[in-house]
Amino acid sequence: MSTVLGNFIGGQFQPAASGNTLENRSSVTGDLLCTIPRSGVEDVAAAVDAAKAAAGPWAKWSVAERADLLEAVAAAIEARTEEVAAVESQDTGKPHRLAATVDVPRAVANFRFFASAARQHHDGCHEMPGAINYTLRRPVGTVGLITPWNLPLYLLSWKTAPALAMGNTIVAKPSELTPMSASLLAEILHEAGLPPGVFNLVHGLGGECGQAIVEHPGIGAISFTGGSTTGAVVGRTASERFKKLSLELGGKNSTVVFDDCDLDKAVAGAVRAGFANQGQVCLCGSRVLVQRGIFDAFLARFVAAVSEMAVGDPSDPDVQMGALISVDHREKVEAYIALAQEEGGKVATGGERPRFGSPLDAGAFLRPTVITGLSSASRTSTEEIFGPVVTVHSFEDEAEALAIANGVEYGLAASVWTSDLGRAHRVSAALDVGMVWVNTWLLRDLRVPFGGIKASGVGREGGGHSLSFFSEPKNICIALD
Ligand code: NAD
Ligand code: 6OD
Repeated sequence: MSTVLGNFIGGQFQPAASGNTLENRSSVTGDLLCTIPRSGVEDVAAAVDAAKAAAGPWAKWSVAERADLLEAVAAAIEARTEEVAAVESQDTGKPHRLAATVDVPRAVANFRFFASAARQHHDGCHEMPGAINYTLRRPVGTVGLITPWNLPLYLLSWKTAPALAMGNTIVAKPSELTPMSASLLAEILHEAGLPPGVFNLVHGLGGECGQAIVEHPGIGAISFTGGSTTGAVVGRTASERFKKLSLELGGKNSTVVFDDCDLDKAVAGAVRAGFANQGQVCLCGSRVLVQRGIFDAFLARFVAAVSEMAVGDPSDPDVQMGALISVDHREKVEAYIALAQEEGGKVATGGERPRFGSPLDAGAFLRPTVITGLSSASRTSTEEIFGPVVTVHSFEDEAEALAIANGVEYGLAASVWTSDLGRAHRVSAALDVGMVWVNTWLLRDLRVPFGGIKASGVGREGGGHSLSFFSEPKNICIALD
């Protein structure tokens, strides 16, 4: 049964001012899941007005009171884990088990972490001859949070929690493809006692509702996660208006496997890095670089492991890969598989849609795909596909591995697999990325800087980086004489 979702403005769910709606369909069955408001400038303006009205009283809440509220939100999400995971799995096509063990616990952790980080946060005091400086932190004001479809609640909560912790009011826009958990979050925040107008949600299309958020003069900061092409538009629009800006964008990340690695761990790590969330994680290791001496052994084991991955009904606890976000997106991914073959690549496993002989055949499923034989400079090997497609390449030595890994326009993340400690340090330091994992992948400590360089973004999230982004430091210099 489908639902009608509303915008959440000033503590109330409501339709778009125009009355226009968009359909949100399941990528597993094609069924209508819900309709959402097709919001525009008028709805964003109403959300900003509500946020402005709530800003003064909200900024007066003490840090301890705000932190208590974030903890209550964490507990409420945790208590509703199964329900939230079901919504997230339905909306994205990802396995329910993944949503229940990764997406929802991470949303809980985001609220708990930033409650604690806000309590601990302090600023400096600088003495000088005849004067003393101290720094106050003030909220930016009303901030715009724009998020993608791959990790909807995980990423919205990653921005919402620090923005609230620092006393801001929010206008948020989730992806139009995955609106459902954002509406649940609005409900949970409200029930936990967040005053009306502090968190406002507007649903709609990026070019309409998202663009209106970035353009609105009442919004002082934009925190955006999404593709690099969209990020460039958002960046231009926001910087022309002198807004604070955080851009977390795309990636084409290398998994670099040296011949001294623990092969079992490297194969398992490369499979996880390549295909987690159907390969739809910005950090996915979509190009695997393997040192020549172990190339054949690695490839045989990697291809065998990938070809055994269970693809199917996201509600089945044994399924490792669900559906992609949409049939349109699957077509884009399939176009890259076709391109790979035109570029001289060979599909070592996958490349086709699974056949279930059931209504699931209407879903956006695709078998995990490994491609070999491509130049590391080919389009398939350098452009972000954002799906279950991994290319595998060989290299001779550290210098060649680095040249291939760094030879892309992106600079988000990499993983390095080696048992040589010196090599781990050397290679990590020389990779042109914001984050390196050694002998692991996507192991997260929420205090560390998260983000990329080059076309992967501007700025960092995480711990003090997020708290700084969502606040303005004000220095006060007092003459002592
Ligand atoms: P997208 O850029 O198409 O959309 C992201 C969000 O921006 C959506 O809410 C969309 O409606 C909105 N949007 C679109 N046009 C806009 C505009 N002109 N102004 C304001 N908002 C606009 O990205 P997507 O397809 O939803 O997500 C996939 C992409 O996100 C991939 O490239 C992936 O690598 C990237 N991503 C990056 C990170 C990271 O942390 N670096 C995390 C997740 C996803
Ligand atoms: O783990 C995180 O904090 C984070 N922002 C992950 C982003 C993943 C991209 O798809």
